Amino acid sequence: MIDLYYWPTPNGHKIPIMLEECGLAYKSHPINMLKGDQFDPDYLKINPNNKIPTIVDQNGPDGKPYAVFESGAILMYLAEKTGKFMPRDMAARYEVIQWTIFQVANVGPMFGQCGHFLQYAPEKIQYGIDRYQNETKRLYRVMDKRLGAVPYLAGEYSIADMATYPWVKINHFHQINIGDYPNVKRWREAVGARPAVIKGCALLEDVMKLGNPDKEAFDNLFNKQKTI
Ligand SMILES: N[C@@H](CCC(=O)N[C@@H](CS)C(=O)NCC(=O)O)C(=O)O
Repeated sequence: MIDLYYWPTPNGHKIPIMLEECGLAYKSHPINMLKGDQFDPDYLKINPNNKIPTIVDQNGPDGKPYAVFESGAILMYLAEKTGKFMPRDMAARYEVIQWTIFQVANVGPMFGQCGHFLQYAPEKIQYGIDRYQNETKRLYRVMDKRLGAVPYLAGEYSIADMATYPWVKINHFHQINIGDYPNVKRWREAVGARPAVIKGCALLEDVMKLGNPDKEAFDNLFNKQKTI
């Protein structure tokens, strides 16, 4: 059994997608980041970075419970545990690792800041909007070129696609016209049609609407850096 500590955001969706793809049994525990659950001292024991997602594998290495944080590490852990969606062949495996790290090191942070400056920043700061939206568009171009050459980011469908899809699914939030990136559009339709992806993205979907957080949620999301 895997315990999944989760809130339905793009970084959150990645893990239920993988759990569904692998057919692993899991129990989800909502971490309501709008209410500040990510700062709970018990949660910080399994995620010292006060973010979702986190898993605890009750049957981890040596049969003992094992906690994993950072979505890319969780995806790799589950891929290694199940032998699925990350090939054992070294060259093919490193294709998957490169495109997974491309997501966690580039797509997540840049799209995240783009959404922040476009949708959440209390003042409109044009420099920030341009800086992060230009980076977002550049990353769409990198993906579009890649997906013009191969069906999925690492060649075969893999954890790299599961990591990236939830961020591309919300293209409107970053004011990206998906039609400008036809290969990404084709890929997004193929990934988005998979039953495990539909099911993974639906977990707790109703509780998190992208839009204006109220003051308490805004403070919990963006103003608590100094508390840990
Ligand atoms: N690099 C981390 C990023 C996780 C992340 O940014 N999670 C956000 C939600 S999408 C979060 O938990 N935010 C709450 C906070 O920062 O307090 C990962 O990939 O797991």
